[in-house]
Amino acid sequence: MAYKRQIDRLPIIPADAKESNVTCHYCIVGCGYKAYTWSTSRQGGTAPDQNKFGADLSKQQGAETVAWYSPSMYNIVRQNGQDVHIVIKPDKDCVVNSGLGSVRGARMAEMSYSQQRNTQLQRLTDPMVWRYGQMQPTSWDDALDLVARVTVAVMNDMGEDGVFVSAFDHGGAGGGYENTWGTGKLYFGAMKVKNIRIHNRPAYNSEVHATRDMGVGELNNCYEDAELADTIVAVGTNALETQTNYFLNHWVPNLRGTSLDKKKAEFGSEPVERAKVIIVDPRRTVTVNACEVEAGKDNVMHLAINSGTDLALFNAWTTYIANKGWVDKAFVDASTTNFDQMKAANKISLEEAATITGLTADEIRKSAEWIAQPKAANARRRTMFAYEKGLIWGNDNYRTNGALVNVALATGNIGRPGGGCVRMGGHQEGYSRPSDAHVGRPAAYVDQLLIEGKGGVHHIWGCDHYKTTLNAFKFKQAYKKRTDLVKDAMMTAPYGDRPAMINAIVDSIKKGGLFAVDVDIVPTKIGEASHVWLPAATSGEANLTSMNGERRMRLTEKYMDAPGQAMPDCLIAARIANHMERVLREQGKSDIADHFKGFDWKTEEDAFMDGYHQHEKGGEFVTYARLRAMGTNGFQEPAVGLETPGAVAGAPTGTTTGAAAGAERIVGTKRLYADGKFNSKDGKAKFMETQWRGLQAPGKEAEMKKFPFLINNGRANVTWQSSYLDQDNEFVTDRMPYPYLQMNPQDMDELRLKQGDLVEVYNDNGSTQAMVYPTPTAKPKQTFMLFAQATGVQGNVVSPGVNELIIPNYKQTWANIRKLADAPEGVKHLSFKPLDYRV
Ligand SMILES: Nc1nc2c(c(=O)[nH]1)N[C@H]1C(S)=C(S)[C@@H](COP(=O)(O)OP(=O)(O)OC[C@H]3O[C@@H](n4cnc5c(=O)[nH]c(N)nc54)[C@H](O)[C@@H]3O)O[C@H]1N2
Ligand SMILES: Nc1nc2c(c(=O)[nH]1)N[C@H]1C(S)=C(S)[C@@H](COP(=O)(O)OP(=O)(O)OC[C@H]3O[C@@H](n4cnc5c(=O)[nH]c(N)nc54)[C@H](O)[C@@H]3O)O[C@H]1N2
Ligand code: SF4
Ligand SMILES: [Mo]
Repeated sequence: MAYKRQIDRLPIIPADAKESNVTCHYCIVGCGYKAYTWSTSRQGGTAPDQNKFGADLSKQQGAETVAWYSPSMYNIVRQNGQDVHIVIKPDKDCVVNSGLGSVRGARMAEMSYSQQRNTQLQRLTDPMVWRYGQMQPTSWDDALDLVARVTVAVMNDMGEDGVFVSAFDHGGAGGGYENTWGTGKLYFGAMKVKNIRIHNRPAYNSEVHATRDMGVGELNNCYEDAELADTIVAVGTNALETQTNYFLNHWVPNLRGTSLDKKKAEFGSEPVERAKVIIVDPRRTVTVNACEVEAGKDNVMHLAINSGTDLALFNAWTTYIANKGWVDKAFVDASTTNFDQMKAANKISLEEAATITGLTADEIRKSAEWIAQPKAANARRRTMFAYEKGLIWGNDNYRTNGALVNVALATGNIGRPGGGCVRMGGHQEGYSRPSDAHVGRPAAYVDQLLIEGKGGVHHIWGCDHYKTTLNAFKFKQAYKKRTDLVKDAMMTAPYGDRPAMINAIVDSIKKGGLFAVDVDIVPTKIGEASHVWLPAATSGEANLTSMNGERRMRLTEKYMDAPGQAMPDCLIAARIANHMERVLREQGKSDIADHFKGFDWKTEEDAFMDGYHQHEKGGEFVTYARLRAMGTNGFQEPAVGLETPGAVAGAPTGTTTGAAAGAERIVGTKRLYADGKFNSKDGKAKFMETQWRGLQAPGKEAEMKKFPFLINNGRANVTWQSSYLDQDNEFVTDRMPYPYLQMNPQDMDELRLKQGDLVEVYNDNGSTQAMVYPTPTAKPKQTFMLFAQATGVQGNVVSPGVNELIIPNYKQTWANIRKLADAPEGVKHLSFKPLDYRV
């Protein structure tokens, strides 16, 4: 019997099982999967013609056989109202993952809603409203009428600036082109909402303004570049745990030296070698350890900088590389501006940078050599720069991002094979919205406005600020007070007396109350404060498009029914618009009501055709039918045309050779800026002046001086995000009943802590709790806490300090630690062995 899976054998997938394309809905990597579904009344057999793999399953299968799937990849779900078996397994033919799963993606099936097998029964099945002192189920029409009436009343009173919105902006679950367009058309088309924030940051802005302002879009290379690079520079990304199969399927071959043939084929006579890796991270992550195992210690440099000092390191690299004459002069002259000004402004010596970063001058020099010292025969090194949240949510986001792009541009590494300066990414991407120009720059700091009592209604789409925002402790205190005012008022009027109910709500909003509408797939923590919950269908329960970290766009086909009355987010947005139009007309405001026209979509495909197809670059080539035909490999955005299989190589796109109409394939773009032209008026990339200015966000420097422990924070392999599905999954809650706090054993001794003890983490921003995980590789006084858990919120101790463009600084947080209790019952079974990578 598989451990805690209540099953000891899996049904065989029959040869005629239905096959659907699936892109994993968790991380940016977007691994390709296939969902196989068939009626529960039958099973396949062991004979080759009786199973989907055409394999003789009566014989022992070899290691890594495609015919294998695990209990976590299996479930029973509903499809068109019927019970079906489902297997969701990695697709070997997908170039992203080549058949690899991960501890998250390989659980997609068991994380599906199943009444038959009791999985994810926490899912929302009906709209819920605050009635008689608790949340109660109701119909869509009833819930949406309430939402529309309150929202219109707030608009009448405060204008659109009283409507506050929190919204996803990405792809994968809780996102996708359909849904960003649906919400975007509502708030930026029908309305011009400016008090809006994105799910993971307290304003409506880019995580990476700097690279964009320099003319360099942040997803400019392809995953193959990690196989082709001479050196990979990884900044604040723990790729083994957070972009797992990108690391395993595209970095590891280069680390092992098994992509040398690929390099030779691509680069001809240029000398090639296995990759060197530079990892910039204050913490020794399992990614560092995995790189050492795969590439050998001599080929890996871990630069364990002082938290928040990346900028000084990057400026030192640029200075040293320029002084050595290793700049790609031809590229800089032809394709960039502002090099000399940048070089003068950012000048810093190895020694100065060593003092700031805590590295040695020698480490900085040697890493600069790995980045830019020419190879044999004076060939330029091919260096790929990759960064994620250690930089993005780190000190001085804008300048630090700019400083890294400076290094990549100076060494001519953008737009060429084996190069790139890219985000590693979080979720997949899937942004398609009308212009947000009216939001302005810097955008409104929405959390602060909410704390200050501003706004009357708050629409929340697929995010849970109670677990995931900064300054979360203060946010929750203010938010609870304001939403409680409305809840109490709602208890004074009978729910069925709509005018009295609206009056009660509006009166309480005038007294500082806030009406909250939470669109989600499960009950959330912020939902505990909300007055309406709207149940969303998620990936696999609706058709959904998105692109991954190399701009690879795919369609995940609907393979199962959504729970109960749940609807895709784009259709929820459309129905809100319909109800607002109706209420506005009823009130005689037909001019405003007219803004809410154009939401007559019946399906998510309607939203896709209205949004992406019409508005995105190359969108005219992209349809569901074509995406479906292109399977789990899709194409890389932007689309530039169509081709027909059999068309002559080199023929202009769109050329056909008489093959069947409808068999066209979308032609994409492998790398951006391959022609040396960037995203700016003059087509040139602009170097940025990025002087070091210490810990930049207000209050951070003082916090560092006042509190002894760095509370570095982020992710762990086994859990996904705020644990919204994991919290209802034994496999995960067994291993992570409380967020871990990785701590050096010496620090534990000083505080008399044992493994698994519960501790309080506290500072002037708030307090939270975690479970101590002894970590011998952790530096003294530098802890790492798992973020955003249902049983302990790291954001409670993160200060409100942001940069000049309202980008949060989650990573640089300092606090105190004290023991609360011995390891509780739910922790006693845990192993606290090192999480090291072994092969
Ligand atoms: N301290 C600290 N805080 C951080 C960070 C950090 O590193 N440290 N990182 C930040 C980052 S990068 C991120 S991405 C955020 C994450 O912050 P959030 O976006 O708030 O958290 P998630 O868990 O990704 O998802 C939020 C909600 O989306 C819901 N959801 C899932 N699928 C769907 C769907 O199809 N439709 C709808 N409507 N809802 C859906 C889930 O149930 C969940 O409640 O946290 C940020 N906060
Ligand atoms: N398993 C898993 N994978 C995920 C997610 C998940 O929840 N679980 N979430 C996804 C999402 S939305 C995102 S945004 C990504 C995030 O992906 P990552 O950015 O890789 O993840 P994090 O753990 O947030 O942070 C990465 C590293 O930043 C380091 N760091 C902290 N401070 C500094 C600093 O000052 N300088 C530098 N250079 N590094 C620093 C931390 O030690 C940490 O190892 O992961 C995605 N993938
Ligand atoms: S690496 Fe990311 S996309 Fe791939 S299976 Fe794992 S969670 Fe899904
Ligand atoms: Mo993220």
